[in-house]
Amino acid sequence: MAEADNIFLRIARGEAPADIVYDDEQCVAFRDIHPQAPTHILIIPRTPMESLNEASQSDEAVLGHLLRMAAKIANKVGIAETGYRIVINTGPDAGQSVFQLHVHLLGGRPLAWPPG
Ligand code: IU
Repeated sequence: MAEADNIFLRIARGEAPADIVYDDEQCVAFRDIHPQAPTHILIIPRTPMESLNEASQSDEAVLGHLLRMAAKIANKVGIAETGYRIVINTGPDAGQSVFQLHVHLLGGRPLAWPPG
């Protein structure tokens, strides 16, 4: 289970500062403090969820919501037409460093493939 004082959960509760670009009853989206692209936004569920590995069937609606809101935010910040990438780092080999599930929304420059 994600810790109650996890930095992203504190951002979601309004207890830690962040440059929030969108929020609703299910999720919060804010700019990454170390952006890897001109646009780098993180979208998190408000409910504690350590990683994709902990997601259960009852989380399917919120997971779908995160993706749909990512597309909506991409459109809002002006990267939808040129293209963007959605990333969910999960576990040590993927470099997950914050254990509240987060969707990276990256764009604003050509993105190489395969990723590192
Ligand atoms: P990762 O998928 O767990 O590797 O990504 C965590 C991201 O969270 C990473 O890009 C950090 O720059 C970002 N981040 C942040 O935006 N604000 C914070 O307070 C912390 C990490 I800690």
